[in-house]
Amino acid sequence: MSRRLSVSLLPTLLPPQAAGTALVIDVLRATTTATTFLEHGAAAVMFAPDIATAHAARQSVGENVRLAGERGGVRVEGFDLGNSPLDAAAQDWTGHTVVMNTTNGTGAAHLAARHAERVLLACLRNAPAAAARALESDGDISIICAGTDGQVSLDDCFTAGVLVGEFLRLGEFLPNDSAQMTLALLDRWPDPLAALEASRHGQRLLHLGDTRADLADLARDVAFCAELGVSDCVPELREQVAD
Ligand code: 3SL
Ligand code: MG
Repeated sequence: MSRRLSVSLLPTLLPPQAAGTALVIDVLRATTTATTFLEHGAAAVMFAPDIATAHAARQSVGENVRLAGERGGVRVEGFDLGNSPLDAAAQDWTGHTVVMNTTNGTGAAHLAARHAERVLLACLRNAPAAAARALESDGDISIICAGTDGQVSLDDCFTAGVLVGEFLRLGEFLPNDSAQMTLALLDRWPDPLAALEASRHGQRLLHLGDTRADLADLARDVAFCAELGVSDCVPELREQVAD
């Protein structure tokens, strides 16, 4: 019997049936950044539910903790890092735990954990690997787009379409209407970078810098997030920890 393949365009639009495996997407930039920290040696990435909990984790988790996250795309005051995947790629994090809290992505992962037995973090960089990993378990599959500030966002929906394409290529699934809609985005934007650049959040990031250097960094961040299938690292959420 075919398994259900559901896309939720927002975390508030989860299907009524619980899923075996959920894949959470915040391609710009939280799930890309978390994946990159782990790829560069981090022992674990904790998704704190809020900023205060992230600060508290610095004491409770112990040494070698780094806080990372943003509000409005800008590093949270008192955090060590913002939400840039290129900053995550800039050094080896072996021996470090990274505690993240972001505007949309970390909350979406917390909601997903109540909806599915297993939660994976997906982005364009790990999309084929994430689909293959999800297929290691039985049950229905739910793809959850974090969205941007409560709005459906093209960047996440495009990434969902890539995952839907992978699942339909690899197995027998009954896609819901949102899954079919996101698949159609791949025809409209054959180039992932063009899709991210066309999105409202992509545009916001591309214009967020105060200086020419900041703008160049943000453009590189968006380009990094658009690289498709370059990573085999698929973070799996265990309570608040992805590893
Ligand atoms: O949670 C989020 O949506 C963030 O990833 C937003 S930002 O790209 O850092 O602005
Ligand atoms: Mg986002």
